[in-house]
Amino acid sequence: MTKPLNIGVIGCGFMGRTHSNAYNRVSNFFTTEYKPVLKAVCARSADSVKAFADQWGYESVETDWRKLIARDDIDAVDICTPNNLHKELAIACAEAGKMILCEKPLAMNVEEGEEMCAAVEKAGVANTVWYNYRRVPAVTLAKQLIDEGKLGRIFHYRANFLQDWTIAEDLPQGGAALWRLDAAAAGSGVTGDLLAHCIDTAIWLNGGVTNVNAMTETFIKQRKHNLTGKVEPVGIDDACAFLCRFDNGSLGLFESTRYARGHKALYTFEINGEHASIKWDLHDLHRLEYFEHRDEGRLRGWRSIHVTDGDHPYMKQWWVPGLQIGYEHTFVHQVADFLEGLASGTPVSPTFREALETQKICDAVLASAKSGQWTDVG
Ligand code: SOE
Repeated sequence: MTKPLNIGVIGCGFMGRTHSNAYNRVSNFFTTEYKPVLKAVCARSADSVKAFADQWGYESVETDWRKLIARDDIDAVDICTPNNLHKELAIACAEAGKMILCEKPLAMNVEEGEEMCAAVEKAGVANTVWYNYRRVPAVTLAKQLIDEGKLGRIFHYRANFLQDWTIAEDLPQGGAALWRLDAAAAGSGVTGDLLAHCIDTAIWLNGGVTNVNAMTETFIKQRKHNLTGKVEPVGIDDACAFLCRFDNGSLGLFESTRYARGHKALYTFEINGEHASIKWDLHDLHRLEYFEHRDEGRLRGWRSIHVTDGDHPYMKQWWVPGLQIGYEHTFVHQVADFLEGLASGTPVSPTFREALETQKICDAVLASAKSGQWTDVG
């Protein structure tokens, strides 16, 4: 018999939609002891939260997050708000004994993240952060290959996350749709929003980072603020690039920007090891490129593995071999793993504590860009 897991989601923007879709779909494809029930969704606007609830099938709505967290019929709270609310909400949830699924990045900075980790650990509540790209089957396959030692010693890790949606000078900052451009709501720009994904994947695949050397740029220095109506300084980084050393001795090179004309969400990484190399590209997310030096010389070359077979990660739950899945399925996988973790009592990675490592690297990157110096990851 399945047990209900009553979910309360706070925030009904883009991430509220991806997570709601995942809760709705998961039990159609994965057999788990717990089954999510969409109990309540919360947002400030009564009209939009009602429309969202109707569209995604929530049983009830709230317009005050304190009320949602206080409800006895909510087991787990999903935080889909701008980053500046993560800490307050997560600590309140932990104190109320709720499980927490928090949107990335964990927090505005390491200090906030530490407080959040302390709160969930003290309360002993299950917690995870939505770094969804780990759960692209091709990326999980890369993790398996690396853990099996197929690449041997790793020399290089390269990652990019390129977008182009903030180039227009008259694009305002702040408010519901554009809080990612407002430092007070987002904490940082591409570093916390996009490089955080690249860093989470990198430390999962290749281990911890020792130190970083970064540069950032804010190309448009002032934008009208949607909340005040005034032209205000822009406090976020529009672009960021950094070099790093991993604890295993390999070298890292990361770049992210929202000013790469022609690129909408191009997340790519390449890893070069002693025996083999791996490449992955979000625009072709169901493929893993693999080069194996130990192949017979005449046949050596890059293989393009279509990660859609039953023995590929997560894929036997979906269609038949050869039929691919996409972006939204990564969130379904994270919910499925969370539910399995609950049943088995195993924390689901990344926990808050694990996501704090990404936060530490982001903070070191921003500090290095400011000082112009190599900076140790605390
Ligand atoms: C920004 O445009 C954004 O939506 C990020 O906030 C997401 O985390 C990323 O997956 C796609 O791009």
